[in-house]
Amino acid sequence: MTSTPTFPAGFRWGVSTSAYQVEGAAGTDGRGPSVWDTFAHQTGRIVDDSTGDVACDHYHRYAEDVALMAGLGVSAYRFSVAWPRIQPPGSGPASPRGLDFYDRLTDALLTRGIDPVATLYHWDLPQPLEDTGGWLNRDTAHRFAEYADLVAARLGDRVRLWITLNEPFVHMSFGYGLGTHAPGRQLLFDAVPVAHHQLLGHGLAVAALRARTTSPVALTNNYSPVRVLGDTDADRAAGAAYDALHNRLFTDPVLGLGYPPDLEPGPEVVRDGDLTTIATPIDVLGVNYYNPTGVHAPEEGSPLPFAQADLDGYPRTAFDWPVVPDGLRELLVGLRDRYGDALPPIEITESGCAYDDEPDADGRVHDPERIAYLDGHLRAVRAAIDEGVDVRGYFVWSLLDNWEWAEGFTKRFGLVHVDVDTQARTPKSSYAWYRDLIARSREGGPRAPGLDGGPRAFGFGGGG
Ligand code: IFM
Repeated sequence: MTSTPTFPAGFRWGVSTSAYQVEGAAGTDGRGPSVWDTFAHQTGRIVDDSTGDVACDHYHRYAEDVALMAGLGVSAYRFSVAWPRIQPPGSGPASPRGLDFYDRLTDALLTRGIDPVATLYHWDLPQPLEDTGGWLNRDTAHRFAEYADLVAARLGDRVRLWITLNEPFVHMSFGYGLGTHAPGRQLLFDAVPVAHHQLLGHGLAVAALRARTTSPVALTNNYSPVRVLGDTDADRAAGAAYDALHNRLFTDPVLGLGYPPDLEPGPEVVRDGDLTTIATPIDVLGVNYYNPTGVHAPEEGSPLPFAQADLDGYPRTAFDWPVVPDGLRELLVGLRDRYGDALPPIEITESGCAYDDEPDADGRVHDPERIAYLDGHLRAVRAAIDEGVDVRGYFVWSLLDNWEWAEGFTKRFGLVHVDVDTQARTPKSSYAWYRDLIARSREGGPRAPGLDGGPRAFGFGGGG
């Protein structure tokens, strides 16, 4: 492997986590239940019957985890705020004890020169809001904006980048469409109002944040380039349908283009002015990428306008996802080509892989596959930058081996191994690799012509 290419001065190196996946402390300091607490405690929902009750105990061990980040030399930490800590009933005044945790975390990060990057919603809806319809209920969008205001009132002076929602497509499709994630509904395309209400909540939250902070505001989407398998018109139509659902539904309206054809939720859901609210300008687009999707025409009688199929010929992660680094370059260039000047600067807010990493006899954890994965994906980012895409940073998913939703503790995504029983943290060899990469980047070295510096549209501390 030759050395990973260098990146523009100021390129942001980070790591990501989310609240329910790492915090634990499920009943501590007044936190209420979220849809994920309810779902994980139902028999048969999670492959190893685990829950996020304790997860990585980040709530109590955040100082140790921030020290691990400082050891890496990252310039930013993307965490999420647990709505049920801030408003256990889903509405009303903020719980000071809930806010205090994020206050402590934020200050610990800033003390170490690490920019706090806060996601407001990473799927942990307060259960009382689900009981009144969850994201099928328009009111949830307004509750979300109130919650955003409460968090920004406390942290608006210190969070350096705000992200409203994480992967609303995944939340809608797995949580409300297929039922494999919380809240476990199986509505298929009847889940589309969930898209509109999340987007409306996003737009209202952007406005709420702007009133409290001058820090940049983003939305994070999961994207998956579509590989059409087959060469019939029906295969191509299926590819376009999947692309619209996965890649465009949560981006076109935000960037002012309205809904993709066939996915407009309908006048009983979309009210006058909603599209304007949804298109409230953002400063950054957060991009999460894991793999492309193979698509072909569905069988006759299928309830879906597409069928998915494995992409053969690639190495696979422990999740059985194909490893296709160039898909990230393709995605970034494709976003630029699709949206042109409407596309804000991009941060890669998640990129990573699960492997079955366990300590060897000496207690060390070697994960060469993860190093190869990250190296390949960073090369893809560099190639996209070389093709003129404005990418400002890269966050590895994840800092820790966290609780992976329906997969429980069976999928390890961390740069740091976590022993579920003892909570011992052991940096893997990928941790040392990422640390050295960041250090080399900080030292300088050859830069690509034309990519050095230049004023940023927004100000972050730290930087590479
Ligand atoms: O763990 C998840 C994360 O919560 C959202 N993006 C994908 C990751 C890996 O599945």
